[in-house]
Amino acid sequence: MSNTDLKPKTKAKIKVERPKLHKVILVNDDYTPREFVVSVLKAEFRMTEDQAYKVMLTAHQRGVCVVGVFTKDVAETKATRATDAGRAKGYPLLFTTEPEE
Ligand code: TYC
Repeated sequence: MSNTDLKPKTKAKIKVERPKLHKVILVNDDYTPREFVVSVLKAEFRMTEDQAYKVMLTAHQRGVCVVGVFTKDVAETKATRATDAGRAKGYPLLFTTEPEE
């Protein structure tokens, strides 16, 4: 019997890395009004009043709060738009991003 039809000893392994998600983080400051922070969270992150209020309060009390987790592009766009919304009103409101571990 011919022995030319052996199965390959190695199998091509396709490695698909899941794109890393990035957190959007709300940073507290002493000047931006609470209601304005809540309105930005609702508009830019599609949160309900309750969700937005809780996130705002956590940042206010602890210094920072994770707003959500997105692909890198979406996280950066949302953080920039939300920060710009504050800047347009003269507030130092800041949203940053960081990759998830
Ligand atoms: N600390 C602000 C105030 O007392 C409210 C505030 C909360 C601002 C969260 C920013 O990320 C923030 N008016």
